Amino acid sequence: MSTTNPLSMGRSLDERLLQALTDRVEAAQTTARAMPKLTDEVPGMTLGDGYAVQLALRDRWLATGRRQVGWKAGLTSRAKMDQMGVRVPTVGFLLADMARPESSAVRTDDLVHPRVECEIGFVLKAPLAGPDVTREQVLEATDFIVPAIEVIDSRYAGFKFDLPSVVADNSSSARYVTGGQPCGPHDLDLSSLGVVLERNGEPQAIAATAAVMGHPADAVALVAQVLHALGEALPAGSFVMSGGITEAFAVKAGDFVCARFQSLGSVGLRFV
Ligand code: OOG
Ligand code: MG
Repeated sequence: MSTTNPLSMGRSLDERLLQALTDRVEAAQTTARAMPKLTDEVPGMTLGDGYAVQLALRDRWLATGRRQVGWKAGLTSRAKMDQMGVRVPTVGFLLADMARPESSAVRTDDLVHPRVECEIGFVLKAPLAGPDVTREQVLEATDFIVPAIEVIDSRYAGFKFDLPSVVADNSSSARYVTGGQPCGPHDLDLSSLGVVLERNGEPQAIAATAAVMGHPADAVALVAQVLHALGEALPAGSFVMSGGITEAFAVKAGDFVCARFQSLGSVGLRFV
């Protein structure tokens, strides 16, 4: 088990290599072509280097007019960590154009090898910033929570990566959809909501929200802490996803995916 601290941001890349690696991730995301892990070429890459590439990529997209709506946590459940073999939670940015309407059709031809996950999304009414944000502060700052499906798509061949590489690839972010019944953060016990993730009407995984760090708000607190270490913060209005509750499942054109949440309703997507 890795002992890497998710807040350790030591960096080793010079500016030229940072831009070259960012070029590579940008091209793989834009063309939906799988690439080798960045650490195959730069074995000494650190977690901080991965975040430097991720933020350079984010800044490039923003410069083209794309809009950031929030952040996500990744690898926050045992199921996800075991599936991917990476035992350190990560953060990724969410852009407005990654969102898809509920029940809409998601194209697969502009993705490499998409997978789906069910998550709890948080919408903030107050900012969250600082090195020691707590679960209670997250709940106080939350306007409402909403069920979500994230479509992840690693740009690495075989969906295989290590920690610095996946962070550089924006933690595999690709698409997301929210739906169901938004709910106040104090209206239910967020740690014990059951969820069933179905593909084509068949349950693929059954779990409860405690799978995410004991309580999904703890994953949002972790996002705030990682962002603090990066010199960033969560402004009011941010949308934050707390991480896959179960392992992720591969999808292909023709599939329909639905996540049914206790007390929060369901959210679905089709793939074409
Ligand atoms: C990394 C992204 C993980 C989650 O919710 O755990 C993630 C991956 O598994 O490709 O979004
Ligand atoms: Mg996710």
